[in-house]
Amino acid sequence: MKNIEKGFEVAKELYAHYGIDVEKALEICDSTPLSIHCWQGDDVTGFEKSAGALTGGIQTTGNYPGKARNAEELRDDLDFAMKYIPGVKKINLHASYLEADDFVDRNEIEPKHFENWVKWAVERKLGMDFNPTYFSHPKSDKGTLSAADDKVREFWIEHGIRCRKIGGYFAEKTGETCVINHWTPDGDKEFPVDTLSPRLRLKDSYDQIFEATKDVKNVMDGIESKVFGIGLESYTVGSHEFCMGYVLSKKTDHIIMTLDTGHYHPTEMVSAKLSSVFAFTDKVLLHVSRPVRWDSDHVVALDDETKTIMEELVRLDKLQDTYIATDFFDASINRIAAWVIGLRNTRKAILAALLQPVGLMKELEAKGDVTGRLAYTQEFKSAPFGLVWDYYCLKKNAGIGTEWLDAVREYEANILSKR
Ligand code: RNT
Ligand code: ZN
Repeated sequence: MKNIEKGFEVAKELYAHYGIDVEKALEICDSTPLSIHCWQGDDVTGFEKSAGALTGGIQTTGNYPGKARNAEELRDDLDFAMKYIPGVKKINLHASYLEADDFVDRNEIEPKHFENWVKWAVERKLGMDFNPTYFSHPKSDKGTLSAADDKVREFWIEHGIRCRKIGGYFAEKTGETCVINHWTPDGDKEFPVDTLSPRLRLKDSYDQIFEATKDVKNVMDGIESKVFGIGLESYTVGSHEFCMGYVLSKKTDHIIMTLDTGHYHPTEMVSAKLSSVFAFTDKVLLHVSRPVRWDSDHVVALDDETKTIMEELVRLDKLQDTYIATDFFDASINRIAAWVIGLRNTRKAILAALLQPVGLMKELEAKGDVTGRLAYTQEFKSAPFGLVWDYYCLKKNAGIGTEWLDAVREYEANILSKR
C-alpha cells in the first residue's frame, strides 16, 4: 500500500509539472456515471418465461459455466462486480429482464414487472437506464418497428410505448434521468428492391411511440444505428444515415444519437464522429464495446479507440454531455470478470484522458505550433496514469491491480460453480 501512495506522489509531481491537477482529474473521473449493461451476466438471455434463442443478428459465443439463471442471481453477480468497478454507476436493463410469475408478452410489460430491480437500484443509489427488446421473440423475425405486417408493427410500437413509460417510472423512483436506447435489428440478408418503405415505417413507428408518450418525464432516447447484423448482411433499416437523420430532424432535447463502437465499418471510428455529431446535437449516448472484425461485442479493452474516444470527449469538453454505457457480451470467460475488466478499462480510459494538458495543447495548436502539438500528444501516451489509477482503486477499496481477480475466482469457486 505504501508503494501505491509513493507512486501516486511521483505521478502527481510529474503531472503538476505540466499544470495538471490530479485531484481534480480524479474527482471528474469518479463522478462520471458509467451505465453497466445487465446483459453481460447471462449472455443476453433475459428472464421471460418463454426465453428462447438470441436473435436479431447479435451473438454470444462460448459456454463458460456459472451464468445467472434468474434476476436474483444476476443482481448478486452485479453486486459482486460493482465492488471492483469504482466510481458512479447506473444499471442498464433490457425489457427482457422483467420479473413475473407468468408469461408476460412484450406488449404487456408494466412498471410492476421491474419493481425488484427498482428496489435494488434505489437501495444502492444507482440510476437506471432501459432498453426495449426488439429481438429474441417469435414476432421479430420479419422486422419489428419496420415490419410490413401492420399487426406485427403495432405490437412492437406498443412495446416501445410501454418501455418509455417504464423509463419514466425508473426516473421517478431513482430521481435520475433514465436513458433509453432504441435499437431494432430490422434488416435483410439480401438487397431489398424497395429499401425506402421499411425506413418510412420505422420513422412512423418512432413517431408514434414518442407521440403516445410525450408526457413521460426525465427520459432521454438514444436511437442506435448499425451497419449490419448476422443473417442481415445486406440491408439495415436503422442505418447510420437513417438514425442521424431521424434524430436531427426531430429537434427535441430528448431524442439523441446512440453511437455504438461496433456498429460501423471496421476502419470507421466513433472517436472521429463525435465532434461532427456535437456540432448539431447537445447530448450523445455512447455504447462502448469492442468489435473484432465485426460487431463481435468483445469485452472493452484499454485500446487506442477507447482511449481516443475519451480523449475526444475531454478535449471537446463533452464528457458531461455524453451518456456512457457499456455494451458487450462474452460467454467464453468468467462473466463477472468480463464486467470488471470492461468497466475498469472504460473508466481508466477516462482517467488517462483527463490527465493530459488539454489547455496547453490547445494553445499550441491555436498558435500554429504543430510541432509542439505532436510532441505533447505523443508524450502523454506513456504518462503514468496507471499509478494514479492504482491510488484511486486503493482509496475506493476497489482492488488494486489484479487483486479483484482473486476475489472473482473465489466467488466462482463458491457460487458460480455451484449453479
Ligand atoms: C446490437 C446493439 C444493441 C444490443 C443490446 C443488447 O448490435 O448494440 O445495443 O447490443 O441492446
Ligand atoms: Zn449497442
